[in-house]
Amino acid sequence: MTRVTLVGVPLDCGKRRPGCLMGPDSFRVAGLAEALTALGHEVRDIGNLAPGPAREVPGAHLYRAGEVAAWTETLIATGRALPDMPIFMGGDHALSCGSVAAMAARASDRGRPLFLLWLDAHSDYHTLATTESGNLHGCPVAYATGQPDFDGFPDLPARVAHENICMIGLRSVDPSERDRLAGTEAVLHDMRAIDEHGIAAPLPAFLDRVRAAGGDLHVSFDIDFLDPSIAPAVVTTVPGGATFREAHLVMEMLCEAGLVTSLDLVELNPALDERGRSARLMVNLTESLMGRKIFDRPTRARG
Ligand code: 5AB
Ligand code: MN
Ligand code: MN
Ligand code: MN
Repeated sequence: MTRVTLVGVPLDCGKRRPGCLMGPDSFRVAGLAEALTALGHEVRDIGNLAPGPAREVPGAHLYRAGEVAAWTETLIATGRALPDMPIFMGGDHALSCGSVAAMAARASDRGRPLFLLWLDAHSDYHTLATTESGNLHGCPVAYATGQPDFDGFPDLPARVAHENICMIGLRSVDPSERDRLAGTEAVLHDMRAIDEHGIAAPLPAFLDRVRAAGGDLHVSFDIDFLDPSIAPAVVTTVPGGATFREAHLVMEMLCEAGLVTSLDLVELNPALDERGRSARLMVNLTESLMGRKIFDRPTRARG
């Protein structure tokens, strides 16, 4: 049994096309709390957060960056103090500036490192200086790893080390992101690697490292990790994403490892959904992460 805290984050300012603000309620309507309760977990929904006043963030090319910075401040303050397993229901991916920074701060408060599993078509490794679109949902990994050029954003209480990051599902990475990521120790498993070696390939070694380090593990699930044919409720659709079974397998393996301490569900745009199927799929995948299985397999003990 896990104590789960659902945190609504109706942040919709990380890109120009609106809709993600309806994400938290869409997850609620799709029955996230009920599904996790049925699996034996204790679930508490603390409602939706609201940001403070916008901060001063310089940069004419940036879209609503002062609001993203304000959300980041709120998320760090609130998230850091959350007990148990928070699930951040987005909201667009700019919220992960705050959720990941908060979970890194919380881990460091507990004397642990934070590991980050990034499930996304994109690497989201732009800084305010490198982003060409000006959309801050493309920036959270750079912020959380402490890259320079985030003027006006809150100081990071703790940064995530590149060697503690594993990205799976990549298929749209901008040249400047690729160049800067290539020089780091982050594990990058793009769709080509998934085709060749299978989606599960990088997971056991990564999870072994989390276990050996006694780390917390945050999973950031951008719905565009999935192929748009099964999850159409996305603005930034990129063909060639994870299949239904590939995504479930990742979640099932994570469940078996028993190491996940927090989760983002982001970028769902309910206005683009088809009869709620994308939201339902995200709920089903969360159920796989939290223990729904076809047959019992032994759980690997922590420690
Ligand atoms: B998402 C792009 N790299 O910076 C940019 O959906 C896309 O949170 C960012 O992964 C996609 O605008 C952000 C072209
Ligand atoms: Mn993303
Ligand atoms: Mn993405
Ligand atoms: Mn997106």
